[in-house]
Amino acid sequence: YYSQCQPSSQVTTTRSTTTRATTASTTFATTTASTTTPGGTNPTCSVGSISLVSNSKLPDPFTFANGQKATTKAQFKCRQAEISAALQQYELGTKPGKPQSLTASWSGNTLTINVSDQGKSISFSVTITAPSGGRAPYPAIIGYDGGSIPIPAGVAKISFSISDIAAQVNTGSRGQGKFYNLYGSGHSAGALTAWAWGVSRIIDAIEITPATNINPARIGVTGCSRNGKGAFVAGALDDRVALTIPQESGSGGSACWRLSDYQKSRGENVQTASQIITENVWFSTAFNPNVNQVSRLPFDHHSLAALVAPRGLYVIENTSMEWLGALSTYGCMKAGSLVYQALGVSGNMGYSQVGHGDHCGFPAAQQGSELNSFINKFLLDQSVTTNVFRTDGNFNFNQADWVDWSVPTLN
Ligand code: MCU
Repeated sequence: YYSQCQPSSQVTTTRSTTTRATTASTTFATTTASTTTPGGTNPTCSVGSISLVSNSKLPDPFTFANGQKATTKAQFKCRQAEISAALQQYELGTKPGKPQSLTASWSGNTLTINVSDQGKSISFSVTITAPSGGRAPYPAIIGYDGGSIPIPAGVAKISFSISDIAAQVNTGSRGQGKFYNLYGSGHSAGALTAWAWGVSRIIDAIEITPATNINPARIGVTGCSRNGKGAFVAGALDDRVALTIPQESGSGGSACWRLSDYQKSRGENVQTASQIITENVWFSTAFNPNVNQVSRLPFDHHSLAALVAPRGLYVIENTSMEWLGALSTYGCMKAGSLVYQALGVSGNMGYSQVGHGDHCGFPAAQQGSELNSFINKFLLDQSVTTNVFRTDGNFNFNQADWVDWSVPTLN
C-alpha cells in the first residue's frame, strides 16, 4: 500500500532574479511568544508548566492543567495555547516563533524565502501555480510535496517540497534539513513541526509579497499520509491557516494514540505510538519516554482538532487501510468535533471516511459536496453549508468509553 510513500528527493530550486522580480523584507520584533500559535495573540494567556497525567480516556479539551474550566471563547483561546504548549513539550517539539528577519523574492512562479535567526540563515523556495479563472488576490492551497487532492478552479496551488526543510527517509533523518541548519541538528522539533514552521514562513513571505497575487488570509494546507500528519500539525500550530485538509493521515495525524493502542490490543494491525517512533522522525525525541504509556499524555490527537477550531477542517480517511486505524481516526475526530460544537460552529469541521484501495487516491464521491464545499466556504468566501461527518466502516465507537467530560457552550 505504501510503496508510493517514498520521500521525494530533495529539490532545491534556485532562480536568478530577473528584473521583474520583486523583493520584500521585514524585520520582526523578537519575542518569546509566537503570535501565530493559537492563543498567542491573547495577551492574557500565560501558560504554566504542564505535567503528565494518568488518564486512559481522551483528555478534556476544556479544562486547564490547573483544573479550571474554560467557559468562554476568550478563555478557550488560552486553553488552546496550553494544549499547543503541551503537544510541543511531549510530542512535537518546539516550533520557533517568528524569526528575526525574513525576506522574500518573487520571480517567475517561484517564491524564495530567506530566513535569518540568531546568526544563521537559510533559504528555501516554493512554486506557486496561479489558478485558471477566479480573481486576484487568489486563495491558495499549500500541498506538501504537491498534495493529493484535486484543486478546484479559482484556487492557486503552492507546492512545498517538505524534505528540503526536514528529511523523512527513516530514523536516520533526525536533524537533517534546512530547519536544522538554521536551529541546530539537536533542536527538539520533529519533522512535522519543522514543516509546520516552514508553512508559517511561507505565509509570512506571502504577507509581504503582494506580487504573488495570493491572499494570505485564504490559505489552506493539505498532504496525504505522512504528509497528512504534517498538514494537520501545520493547521494546528498557525491560526493564519484558514482551511486544514489532512488526507489519510492515520496514526500521528487524525488517529488518537489511546484509541490506536486499544485497536492494537484487540489484535488489529494498527500503527501505534510505540511503533511509529521506530519508523521515522516525525515526532520529537521528547515523545519517546511515553510511547508505551500514552495514558500519561495530557492530550491526544483530538487536541489537534481542538487547536484548529474554529477554523475550517476537513479530515479525509480511508476504511480500507487497517494500518491507519479506522475506529481510532473516527473516534478521535468525533471527540475533536465536540470542540467545534462548543464553539457553535459544528459545520466548520468535516470528517469523511470512505474505503478504497488506492492509498492517497481521492474518491470522486468526496469531491463535490464535501471537499469543494469546504474550499468554497473557507477559501472562496461563499456562503455554502458544510455538514459532513461520515464513515462506511463497520466498527462501533462508543463515545462514553472515551469521553468523560461534558461539552460546554462557550460564549
Ligand atoms: C499513514 O502514513 C504513513 C504511515 O504512518 C507509515 O507507517 C507508512 O509507512 O507510510 C504511511 C505513508 O506515509 O504512506 C504514504
